Amino acid sequence: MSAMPRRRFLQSAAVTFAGGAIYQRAQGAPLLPLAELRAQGAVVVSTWPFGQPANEKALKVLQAGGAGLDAIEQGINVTESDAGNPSVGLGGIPNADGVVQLDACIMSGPGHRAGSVGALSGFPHPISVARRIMETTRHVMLVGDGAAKFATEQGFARGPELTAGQRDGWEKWRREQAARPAPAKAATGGAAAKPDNHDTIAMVLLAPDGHLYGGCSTSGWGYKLAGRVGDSPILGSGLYVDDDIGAAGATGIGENVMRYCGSFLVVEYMRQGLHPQEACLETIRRIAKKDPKGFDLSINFVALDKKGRFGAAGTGSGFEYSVTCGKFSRVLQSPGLTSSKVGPIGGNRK
Ligand code: SD4
Repeated sequence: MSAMPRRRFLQSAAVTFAGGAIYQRAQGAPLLPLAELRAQGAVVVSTWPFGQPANEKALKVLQAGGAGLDAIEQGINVTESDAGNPSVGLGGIPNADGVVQLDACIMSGPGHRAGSVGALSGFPHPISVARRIMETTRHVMLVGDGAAKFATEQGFARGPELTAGQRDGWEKWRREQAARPAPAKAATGGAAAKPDNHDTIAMVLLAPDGHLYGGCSTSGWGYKLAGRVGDSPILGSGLYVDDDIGAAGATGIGENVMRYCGSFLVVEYMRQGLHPQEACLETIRRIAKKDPKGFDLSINFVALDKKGRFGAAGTGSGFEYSVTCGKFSRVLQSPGLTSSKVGPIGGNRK
């Protein structure tokens, strides 16, 4: 804890408590109890600090009478439009061929509807394309050229080409690849897993209508192989919403989430009675128990249940996530799990 700023520590300590208590303890100041927060109408939870402005936009949309799906779409559009974000939208790190390929999905609790798009190039708002797939086709997922054709036919505007900065970064990466010894040159794809080359916005929300909604959008793993699709557009992996129970989303190395249907698992643990935070922790424990890499996975989850309780957890030192509800809009630190900090298997069922 020595290097951890006091503010961060308070937030980190606070999130080890159950949902309602989080509000009371975060920042060390009394905040609103859960019932009052819910009375304010909506709870929005998303991954990373860049989720905060997206949450705030989502809340505004709801406060103006917008639907849950409008809030998800327009909230995530904020992150997708941020040209300085290297991991969401067309400002993202390109793939190994120098092309930015985007993944996204959206899910509606009511009707259990979903839309998804994988490896989409040229369009700035994959979450909007995913929603259009959900609302206007009989399919759930479109990928690659077919997805781009659909977006064109639907009148979505194309986005900007690669910037000089993106191209320079890609060319530098290519030079580094070329300089690597022969065995390392196999077509593995992807830069080394660093925290700055793969982030996603996964957003889940409980709307004033009492229903749950979610969305997820990313440019994926920087310098991934062309055509690689990660967990983010895969329902049950990067995102899952069950309107009876709760919603969950993921960020991190998609390959380590999608082999376990991570978000589905979080929701299933909530169904068994775990608090959302405990459900995230338990999902990571379960994955790490089976995976040859143990806890060395770079995976993180956010979760929200039907009562408006929320939580998050990640491997390693955890990650920062954003929570917005009424006047409360904060970035919180999730707990993290390592092989020496596993915690109880089985969780505390209520
Ligand atoms: C992916 N899960 O494409 C995404 C990237 C991410 O934090 O979330 N990184 O694997």
